[in-house]
Amino acid sequence: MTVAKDRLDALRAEIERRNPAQPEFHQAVREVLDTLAPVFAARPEYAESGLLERLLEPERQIIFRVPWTDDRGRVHVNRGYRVEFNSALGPYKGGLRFHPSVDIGVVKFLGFEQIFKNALTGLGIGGGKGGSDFDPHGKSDAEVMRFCQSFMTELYRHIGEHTDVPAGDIGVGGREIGYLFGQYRRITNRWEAGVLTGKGIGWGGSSIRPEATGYGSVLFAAEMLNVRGESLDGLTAVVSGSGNVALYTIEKLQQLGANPLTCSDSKGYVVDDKGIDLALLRQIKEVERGRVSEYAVRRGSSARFVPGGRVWEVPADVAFPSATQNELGADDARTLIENGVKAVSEGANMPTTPEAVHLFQAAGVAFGPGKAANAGGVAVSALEMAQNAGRVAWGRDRVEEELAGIMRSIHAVAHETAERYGTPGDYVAGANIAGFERVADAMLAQGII
Ligand code: NDP
Ligand code: 2IT
Repeated sequence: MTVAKDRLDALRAEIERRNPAQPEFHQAVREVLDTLAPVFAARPEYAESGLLERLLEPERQIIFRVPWTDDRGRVHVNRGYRVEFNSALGPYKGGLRFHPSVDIGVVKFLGFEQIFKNALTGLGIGGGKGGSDFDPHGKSDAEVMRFCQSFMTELYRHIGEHTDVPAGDIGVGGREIGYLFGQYRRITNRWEAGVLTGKGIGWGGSSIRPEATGYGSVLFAAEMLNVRGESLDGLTAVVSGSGNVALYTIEKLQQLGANPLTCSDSKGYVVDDKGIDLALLRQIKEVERGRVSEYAVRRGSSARFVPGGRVWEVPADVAFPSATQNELGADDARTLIENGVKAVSEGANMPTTPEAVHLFQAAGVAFGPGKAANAGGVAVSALEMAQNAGRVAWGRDRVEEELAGIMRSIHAVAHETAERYGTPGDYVAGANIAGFERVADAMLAQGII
């Protein structure tokens, strides 16, 4: 065990040296390597053929210029990224993020996590991620369209239904996927539905893909509570974010009898003592593309907006970080624990800092890591690919049933793997190890490439 741990520590140091100024990537790598020592002790073949060194180096990293013209005729230049991390299990699969904080380290952290998440779905998809430092906030539809067209004018040569299949992430939803798909179709002269997921219903999109990540994260929490003989019914919840993941987390919580009290954006949060009015929130976010502060203005006396605050200070039974990385730190974890939180399910990617994760686990809080808990989105993306390949469209009930089955099976494999390796209840270790074993076995079988 010690030999394995020493080797993993040395490897981590080497990764940090060779990839300077990529703190999010270092954090994601560290979290995985910290859980793998028992696997290396049990399966010595994993220490051979440079398996880990190969897994930690993306198969391909693409960086490109994205020039576009705003409505006043000024030219802007953004940077585009696609990191094709690992294709041992299937075509690269993962979202595109448009946010000013996007750089190569952020895309690599997301792509690295995606490898294990996608492996956990069991659906034959490799790991990749992309995006741009473009900020869609405050841009007109025409500006977003021109940006997407310019972005795709380079990206199209790297993607394809059997090669690499992007989808949405922060700042990329149905509108952007539409513009990206249109440009891909125009350039290639191909109706290749399976090249992107998150498309609209009616032109190749899957039923409940928009809902899938949030729904899945709530289903994962329900599974964790079920193991402890509890359910979501009657519980209060805090949810961060007010985008795609947060909205459908709130919807599924309400369907299962829980009461979500909060939502947030980068300016602050809303707490609503009566529980979030989802129709109002959707109108503000999905139709008007407004801010959550507007919700408090229109909702009346039960709701207030707390500028600059964090939802974690609102007492609740369960917590759903659904905005962005490192949004829930050690102090937030202490507050949640003091307020009696029972379960935390990560809708976002890496929203909880390592210190906060350790605090939750030490306090006996059920903690579902994003790789497992938010895998519902990419899982339904893979179902969208399957429908596209068969030129069929499944009904809502069928996709929802499949999603529920996939979330149950991801929970079961993470739970069972943690027990098998002597860390019962540790879903971080269970998810990392189970995802790793699937990718590692495929890589060993496919030779040194
Ligand atoms: P959206 O763009 O729809 O929403 C993002 C939300 O998070 C907004 O409310 C946004 O507020 C807030 N946010 C983003 N960046 C920051 C920041 N730096 N500080 C504070 N708030 C921030 O994105 P999604 O809902 O799709 O994604 C949310 C998270 O879920 C991300 O971590 C993403 O990687 C992850 N995820 C998404 C999946 C999907 O299918 N979409 C699948 C799996 C994971 P504001 O508008 O003020 O920026
Ligand atoms: O982080 C993620 O899993 C996503 N943004 C969804 C990726 C996808 O390909 O649907």
